[in-house]
Amino acid sequence: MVRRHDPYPSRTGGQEAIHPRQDPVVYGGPQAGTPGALSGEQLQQFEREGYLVLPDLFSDLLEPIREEFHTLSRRMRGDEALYTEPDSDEPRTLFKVHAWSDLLQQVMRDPRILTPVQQILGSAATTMQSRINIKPAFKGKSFPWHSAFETWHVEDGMPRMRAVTAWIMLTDNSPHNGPLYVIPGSHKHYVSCAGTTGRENYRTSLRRQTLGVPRSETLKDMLQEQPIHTVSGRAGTLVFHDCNLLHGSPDNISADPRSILMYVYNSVENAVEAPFSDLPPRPHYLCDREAQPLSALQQPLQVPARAA
Ligand code: 6CS
Repeated sequence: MVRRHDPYPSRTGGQEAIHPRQDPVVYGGPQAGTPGALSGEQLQQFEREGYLVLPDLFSDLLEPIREEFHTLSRRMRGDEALYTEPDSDEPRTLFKVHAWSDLLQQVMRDPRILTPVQQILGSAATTMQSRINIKPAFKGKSFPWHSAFETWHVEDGMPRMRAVTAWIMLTDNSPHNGPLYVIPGSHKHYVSCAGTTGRENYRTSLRRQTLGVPRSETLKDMLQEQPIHTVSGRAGTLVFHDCNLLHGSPDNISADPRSILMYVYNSVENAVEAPFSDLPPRPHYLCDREAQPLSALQQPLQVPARAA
Protein backbone atom coordinates (compact mmCIF):
# COMPACT_ATOMS: atom_id res chain seq x y z
CA MET A 1 0.00 0.00 0.00
CA VAL A 2 1.31 3.48 -0.92
CA ARG A 3 1.21 5.66 2.16
CA ARG A 4 -0.49 9.02 1.76
CA HIS A 5 1.85 12.01 1.99
CA ASP A 6 1.29 13.86 5.26
CA PRO A 7 2.28 17.54 5.02
CA TYR A 8 1.83 18.08 8.77
CA PRO A 9 2.65 14.88 10.65
CA SER A 10 1.98 14.89 14.38
CA ARG A 11 1.60 12.27 17.14
CA THR A 12 3.42 9.74 14.98
CA GLY A 13 5.33 8.34 17.94
CA GLY A 14 8.43 10.51 17.42
CA GLN A 15 9.81 13.50 19.27
CA GLU A 16 8.20 16.91 19.20
CA ALA A 17 9.48 19.17 16.39
CA ILE A 18 8.67 22.61 14.99
CA HIS A 19 8.17 23.04 11.25
CA PRO A 20 7.41 26.14 9.23
CA ARG A 21 3.84 26.59 8.02
CA GLN A 22 3.52 25.55 4.38
CA ASP A 23 0.27 27.34 3.59
CA PRO A 24 -0.83 30.98 3.29
CA VAL A 25 -2.73 32.59 6.18
CA VAL A 26 -4.90 34.87 4.03
CA TYR A 27 -5.98 33.43 0.69
CA GLY A 28 -8.19 36.28 -0.58
CA GLY A 29 -7.98 40.07 -0.33
CA PRO A 30 -9.89 43.31 0.21
CA GLN A 31 -13.32 43.58 -1.43
CA ALA A 32 -13.88 47.29 -1.92
CA GLY A 33 -17.57 48.14 -1.82
CA THR A 34 -18.69 44.95 -0.07
CA PRO A 35 -20.39 45.84 3.25
CA GLY A 36 -18.68 44.22 6.22
CA ALA A 37 -15.54 43.28 4.29
CA LEU A 38 -12.21 43.51 6.12
CA SER A 39 -9.85 46.24 4.96
CA GLY A 40 -6.39 45.50 3.57
CA GLU A 41 -4.95 46.64 6.90
CA GLN A 42 -7.18 44.29 8.90
CA LEU A 43 -6.24 41.38 6.65
CA GLN A 44 -2.56 42.22 7.12
CA GLN A 45 -3.02 42.29 10.88
CA PHE A 46 -4.72 38.88 10.77
CA GLU A 47 -1.89 37.54 8.58
CA ARG A 48 0.76 38.84 10.99
CA GLU A 49 -0.82 38.08 14.37
CA GLY A 50 -3.16 35.22 13.53
CA TYR A 51 -6.23 36.84 15.05
CA LEU A 52 -8.46 39.90 14.76
CA VAL A 53 -10.95 41.45 17.19
CA LEU A 54 -14.00 43.41 15.99
CA PRO A 55 -15.55 45.04 19.08
CA ASP A 56 -19.32 45.03 19.67
CA LEU A 57 -20.24 43.77 16.19
CA PHE A 58 -22.99 41.43 17.43
CA SER A 59 -24.28 43.41 20.42
CA ASP A 60 -27.72 43.58 18.74
CA LEU A 61 -28.19 39.79 18.77
CA LEU A 62 -27.00 38.99 22.27
CA GLU A 63 -30.35 38.61 23.98
CA PRO A 64 -31.90 36.22 21.43
CA ILE A 65 -28.70 34.15 21.25
CA ARG A 66 -28.52 33.85 25.03
CA GLU A 67 -32.18 32.85 25.25
CA GLU A 68 -31.69 30.30 22.52
CA PHE A 69 -28.75 28.84 24.36
CA HIS A 70 -30.71 28.48 27.59
CA THR A 71 -33.47 26.62 25.76
CA LEU A 72 -30.94 24.44 23.98
CA SER A 73 -28.95 23.53 27.07
CA ARG A 74 -32.12 22.27 28.75
CA ARG A 75 -33.23 20.39 25.62
CA MET A 76 -29.83 18.80 24.96
CA ARG A 77 -29.16 17.59 28.52
CA GLY A 78 -27.83 14.03 28.36
CA ASP A 79 -27.06 14.28 24.60
CA GLU A 80 -23.67 13.09 23.35
CA ALA A 81 -22.97 16.53 21.86
CA LEU A 82 -23.04 18.13 25.32
CA TYR A 83 -19.69 17.72 27.10
CA THR A 84 -19.25 18.24 30.81
CA GLU A 85 -16.34 19.54 32.89
CA PRO A 86 -13.49 17.15 33.76
CA ASP A 87 -14.37 16.99 37.47
CA SER A 88 -18.14 17.46 37.49
CA ASP A 89 -21.37 17.20 35.52
CA GLU A 90 -21.44 20.94 34.82
CA PRO A 91 -21.89 21.61 31.08
CA ARG A 92 -18.62 22.68 29.40
CA THR A 93 -19.33 22.65 25.64
CA LEU A 94 -22.38 22.09 23.46
CA PHE A 95 -21.38 21.11 19.91
CA LYS A 96 -23.06 21.50 16.51
CA VAL A 97 -25.31 24.27 17.74
CA HIS A 98 -26.09 25.38 14.16
CA ALA A 99 -27.86 22.06 13.62
CA TRP A 100 -30.02 22.30 16.75
CA SER A 101 -31.11 25.93 16.30
CA ASP A 102 -32.42 27.93 13.29
CA LEU A 103 -31.27 31.15 14.89
CA LEU A 104 -27.70 29.88 15.36
CA GLN A 105 -27.73 28.56 11.81
CA GLN A 106 -28.64 32.03 10.58
CA VAL A 107 -25.95 33.67 12.69
CA MET A 108 -23.48 31.28 11.02
CA ARG A 109 -24.52 32.76 7.63
CA ASP A 110 -24.55 36.39 8.75
CA PRO A 111 -22.49 38.45 6.28
CA ARG A 112 -20.72 40.19 9.18
CA ILE A 113 -18.99 36.84 9.73
CA LEU A 114 -19.17 35.13 6.37
CA THR A 115 -17.77 37.98 4.25
CA PRO A 116 -14.50 38.19 6.25
CA VAL A 117 -14.34 34.37 6.38
CA GLN A 118 -14.56 34.19 2.58
CA GLN A 119 -11.88 36.88 2.29
CA ILE A 120 -9.53 34.96 4.59
CA LEU A 121 -10.19 31.61 2.92
CA GLY A 122 -10.29 33.02 -0.63
CA SER A 123 -13.20 30.71 -1.41
CA ALA A 124 -16.63 29.62 -0.29
CA ALA A 125 -16.76 27.97 3.14
CA THR A 126 -18.47 25.13 4.96
CA THR A 127 -19.03 24.90 8.70
CA MET A 128 -17.03 22.02 10.02
CA GLN A 129 -17.83 22.52 13.69
CA SER A 130 -19.79 24.89 15.90
CA ARG A 131 -20.04 25.07 19.65
CA ILE A 132 -20.89 27.11 22.71
CA ASN A 133 -18.23 27.06 25.42
CA ILE A 134 -19.44 27.78 28.93
CA LYS A 135 -17.20 28.81 31.79
CA PRO A 136 -19.31 29.37 34.89
CA ALA A 137 -18.14 31.73 37.60
CA PHE A 138 -15.66 30.10 40.06
CA LYS A 139 -15.94 26.67 38.39
CA GLY A 140 -15.14 26.87 34.64
CA LYS A 141 -12.03 24.91 33.77
CA SER A 142 -9.08 25.72 31.52
CA PHE A 143 -8.06 24.62 28.03
CA PRO A 144 -4.28 24.03 27.59
CA TRP A 145 -2.14 25.55 24.81
CA HIS A 146 -2.88 23.92 21.47
CA SER A 147 -3.32 24.47 17.75
CA ALA A 148 -6.83 23.43 16.70
CA PHE A 149 -5.49 22.51 13.26
CA GLU A 150 -3.22 19.91 14.82
CA THR A 151 -6.29 18.05 16.17
CA TRP A 152 -8.36 18.60 13.02
CA HIS A 153 -5.52 17.28 10.87
CA VAL A 154 -4.74 14.21 12.97
CA GLU A 155 -8.25 13.29 14.15
CA ASP A 156 -10.51 14.67 11.39
CA GLY A 157 -8.29 14.64 8.27
CA MET A 158 -8.26 18.37 7.49
CA PRO A 159 -5.49 18.37 4.89
CA ARG A 160 -4.16 21.96 4.83
CA MET A 161 -4.23 25.11 6.94
CA ARG A 162 -7.17 26.82 5.24
CA ALA A 163 -9.74 27.17 7.99
CA VAL A 164 -10.68 29.93 10.39
CA THR A 165 -12.52 30.07 13.70
CA ALA A 166 -14.99 32.91 14.26
CA TRP A 167 -16.49 33.47 17.69
CA ILE A 168 -18.81 35.86 19.44
CA MET A 169 -18.46 36.81 23.09
CA LEU A 170 -21.82 36.06 24.76
CA THR A 171 -20.70 37.61 28.05
CA ASP A 172 -18.02 40.19 28.66
CA ASN A 173 -14.61 38.48 28.35
CA SER A 174 -12.39 40.17 30.93
CA PRO A 175 -8.77 39.40 31.79
CA HIS A 176 -10.12 37.57 34.88
CA ASN A 177 -12.99 35.31 33.80
CA GLY A 178 -11.03 32.70 31.86
CA PRO A 179 -10.55 34.56 28.54
CA LEU A 180 -8.75 33.26 25.48
CA TYR A 181 -4.97 33.59 25.54
CA VAL A 182 -3.12 33.53 22.21
CA ILE A 183 0.52 33.60 21.13
CA PRO A 184 0.53 36.08 18.23
CA GLY A 185 2.54 34.83 15.28
CA SER A 186 2.56 31.22 16.49
CA HIS A 187 0.30 30.27 13.55
CA LYS A 188 3.36 30.55 11.26
CA HIS A 189 4.92 27.48 12.92
CA TYR A 190 3.58 23.98 13.19
CA VAL A 191 4.33 22.08 16.37
CA SER A 192 4.45 18.41 15.46
CA CYS A 193 3.62 16.83 18.81
CA ALA A 194 4.92 13.69 20.51
CA GLY A 195 2.67 10.77 21.45
CA THR A 196 0.17 8.67 19.55
CA THR A 197 -3.58 9.11 19.39
CA GLY A 198 -5.72 6.50 21.10
CA ARG A 199 -9.13 5.40 19.85
CA GLU A 200 -11.91 7.84 20.66
CA ASN A 201 -9.43 10.29 22.12
CA TYR A 202 -12.12 13.00 21.86
CA ARG A 203 -14.10 11.45 24.72
CA THR A 204 -11.46 12.65 27.16
CA SER A 205 -9.64 15.38 25.19
CA LEU A 206 -12.68 17.63 25.03
CA ARG A 207 -12.90 17.60 28.79
CA ARG A 208 -9.14 17.73 29.41
CA GLN A 209 -6.77 17.76 26.42
CA THR A 210 -3.33 16.15 26.84
CA LEU A 211 -2.32 15.12 23.28
CA GLY A 212 -1.54 17.88 20.77
CA VAL A 213 -0.26 20.08 23.59
CA PRO A 214 3.29 21.40 22.98
CA ARG A 215 5.94 20.76 25.67
CA SER A 216 6.55 23.50 28.25
CA GLU A 217 10.12 24.03 26.95
CA THR A 218 8.79 24.75 23.45
CA LEU A 219 6.16 27.14 24.77
CA LYS A 220 8.75 28.88 26.94
CA ASP A 221 10.93 29.57 23.89
CA MET A 222 7.97 30.86 21.90
CA LEU A 223 6.80 33.06 24.75
CA GLN A 224 10.24 34.60 25.09
CA GLU A 225 9.89 35.91 21.55
CA GLN A 226 6.24 36.82 21.69
CA PRO A 227 4.33 37.28 24.95
CA ILE A 228 0.75 36.16 25.51
CA HIS A 229 -2.09 38.37 24.32
CA THR A 230 -5.35 38.21 26.26
CA VAL A 231 -8.40 38.46 24.02
CA SER A 232 -10.85 40.50 26.03
CA GLY A 233 -13.86 42.59 25.08
CA ARG A 234 -17.49 43.37 25.75
CA ALA A 235 -20.27 40.88 25.06
CA GLY A 236 -21.09 41.06 21.34
CA THR A 237 -17.45 41.31 20.22
CA LEU A 238 -16.52 39.14 17.23
CA VAL A 239 -13.10 37.47 16.99
CA PHE A 240 -11.45 35.60 14.12
CA HIS A 241 -8.50 33.33 14.76
CA ASP A 242 -6.41 31.26 12.41
CA CYS A 243 -6.77 27.48 12.60
CA ASN A 244 -3.13 26.99 13.61
CA LEU A 245 -2.81 29.79 16.19
CA LEU A 246 -1.62 28.50 19.57
CA HIS A 247 -4.30 29.34 22.09
CA GLY A 248 -5.64 28.24 25.45
CA SER A 249 -7.52 29.66 28.40
CA PRO A 250 -7.25 29.56 32.20
CA ASP A 251 -9.80 28.46 34.82
CA ASN A 252 -12.49 30.96 35.63
CA ILE A 253 -12.14 31.68 39.35
CA SER A 254 -13.84 35.06 39.05
CA ALA A 255 -17.45 35.82 40.00
CA ASP A 256 -18.37 36.45 36.35
CA PRO A 257 -19.37 33.68 33.94
CA ARG A 258 -17.79 33.60 30.49
CA SER A 259 -19.37 32.04 27.42
CA ILE A 260 -18.73 32.20 23.70
CA LEU A 261 -20.41 31.02 20.48
CA MET A 262 -17.90 29.59 18.02
CA TYR A 263 -18.01 28.50 14.36
CA VAL A 264 -15.21 26.74 12.48
CA TYR A 265 -15.24 27.55 8.77
CA ASN A 266 -13.28 25.40 6.35
CA SER A 267 -12.54 26.24 2.72
CA VAL A 268 -14.51 24.22 0.15
CA GLU A 269 -11.09 23.62 -1.40
CA ASN A 270 -9.84 21.93 1.76
CA ALA A 271 -12.41 19.15 2.21
CA VAL A 272 -11.66 16.76 5.07
CA GLU A 273 -10.21 13.37 4.15
CA ALA A 274 -9.57 10.25 6.19
CA PRO A 275 -7.94 11.23 9.52
CA PHE A 276 -4.12 11.29 9.35
CA SER A 277 -4.08 9.18 12.54
CA ASP A 278 -5.53 6.32 10.44
CA LEU A 279 -8.21 5.95 13.12
CA PRO A 280 -11.95 6.20 12.40
CA PRO A 281 -13.22 9.79 12.02
CA ARG A 282 -14.69 11.65 14.98
CA PRO A 283 -18.50 11.93 15.28
CA HIS A 284 -20.52 14.32 13.08
CA TYR A 285 -21.03 16.80 15.90
CA LEU A 286 -17.26 17.43 16.07
CA CYS A 287 -16.55 17.39 12.34
CA ASP A 288 -19.38 17.64 9.84
CA ARG A 289 -18.08 15.70 6.84
CA GLU A 290 -21.24 16.40 4.83
CA ALA A 291 -21.37 20.16 5.27
CA GLN A 292 -22.49 22.10 2.20
CA PRO A 293 -21.06 25.44 0.94
CA LEU A 294 -22.62 28.36 2.80
CA SER A 295 -24.38 31.29 1.21
CA ALA A 296 -24.46 34.54 3.16
CA LEU A 297 -27.76 36.08 4.25
CA GLN A 298 -28.61 39.09 2.08
CA GLN A 299 -28.44 41.40 5.10
CA PRO A 300 -27.06 41.24 8.63
CA LEU A 301 -29.50 39.22 10.71
CA GLN A 302 -32.18 41.24 12.45
CA VAL A 303 -34.30 39.66 15.13
CA PRO A 304 -37.72 41.35 15.38
CA ALA A 305 -38.43 43.00 18.71
CA ARG A 306 -40.83 40.89 20.77
CA ALA A 307 -44.23 42.27 21.66
CA ALA A 308 -44.30 43.56 25.22
O1 6CS B 1 -11.36 19.07 19.38
C1 6CS B 1 -11.55 20.11 18.76
O2 6CS B 1 -12.07 20.11 17.63
C2 6CS B 1 -11.08 21.42 19.35
N1 6CS B 1 -11.20 21.41 20.79
C3 6CS B 1 -10.18 21.27 21.59
C4 6CS B 1 -10.38 21.30 23.07
N2 6CS B 1 -8.95 21.10 21.15
C5 6CS B 1 -8.66 20.92 19.71
C6 6CS B 1 -9.68 21.72 18.91
O3 6CS B 1 -9.45 23.10 19.12
